[in-house]
Amino acid sequence: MTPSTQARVMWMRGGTSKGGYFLAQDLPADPAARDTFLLRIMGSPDPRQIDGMGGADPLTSKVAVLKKSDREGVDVDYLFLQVFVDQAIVTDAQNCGNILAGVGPFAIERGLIPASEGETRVAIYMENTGQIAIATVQTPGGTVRYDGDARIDGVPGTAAPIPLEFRDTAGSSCGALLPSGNAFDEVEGVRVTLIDNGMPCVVMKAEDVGVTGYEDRETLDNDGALKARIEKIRLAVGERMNLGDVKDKSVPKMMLVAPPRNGGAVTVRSFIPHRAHASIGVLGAVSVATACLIEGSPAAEVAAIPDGNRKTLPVEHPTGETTCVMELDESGNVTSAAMLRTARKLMDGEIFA
Ligand code: NQM
Repeated sequence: MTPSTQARVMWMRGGTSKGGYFLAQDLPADPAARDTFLLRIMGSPDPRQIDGMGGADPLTSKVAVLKKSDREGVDVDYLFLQVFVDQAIVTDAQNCGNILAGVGPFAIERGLIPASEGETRVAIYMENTGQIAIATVQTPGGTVRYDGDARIDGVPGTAAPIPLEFRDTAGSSCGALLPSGNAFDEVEGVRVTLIDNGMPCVVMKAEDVGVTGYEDRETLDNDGALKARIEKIRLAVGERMNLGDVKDKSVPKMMLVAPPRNGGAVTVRSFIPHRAHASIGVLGAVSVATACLIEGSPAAEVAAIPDGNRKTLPVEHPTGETTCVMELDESGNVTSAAMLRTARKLMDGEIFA
């Protein structure tokens, strides 16, 4: 077998995303050769990805690369790669909390870590941002269980719960929670919060860019004028967010917020960054929820926030809601965030480039 033309892979749904899960040892070690291989297996660049496994959507053109970790207290190292759909780009410049949901099950299935009886706690080092997440996987009888009663919006049916917990995600890619040091900045005439609590995001009120924030994905994706306007803002803030030139990057994500309509904390429509998200990213939701807690931010003006140092914040999105449970310290700073996800094994085999 030549690893550059064929590799062992498991295809999985992780949260509301889907992609290929590989052991690092099964992919070419050279990053350029690895990326060429991944573009080929996804069928990129091509808007339909007809010659590959990608689903013609950034949410289904994703890759997880795992290895056993040498770090103390950590079980596995997880590298996330976004394979662009219609450009020949593979980027490690962002994390992915949805694909993360499949990392624990995959690590157990491949024998990187032993399963415990009942449930297995997996400590995951997220290589993209150098931070740790804890996933709890159902393992009755020492094998991964995928079926169960947990339901997440954006995925039909139910599955076994996989709670994810994040600590110390502030400044994951931008070096600081608020890289500009401000609760808001004015960019291209719009008040925006530049924030990174696990995902670099630009958070603004939907009404400030001429929409309601309650549109569906298709309506937003067909709004060329809106997309051009927010892309102008995105390109203008890259340096200020310590991300450099973001033209060919999948960050920052653009988040349009509005008051909640279904009893949640806030409503969000996100662009990731050029297509509207069908729901919302995991760390994207954590970053927006954090923006809602920052006094003087545009998000705080529209959000409904409960009292207390442990806050349950349902973030409403086009296909339901994603609930973040945030722990705050005495000064009101977010110290951890937790979220429920599910995952499903779809196939296990060899993929050909
Ligand atoms: O924010 C999409 C997704 C994501 C990322 C994106 C994610 C996260 O829904 O942690 O999960 O923002 O590109 O998978």
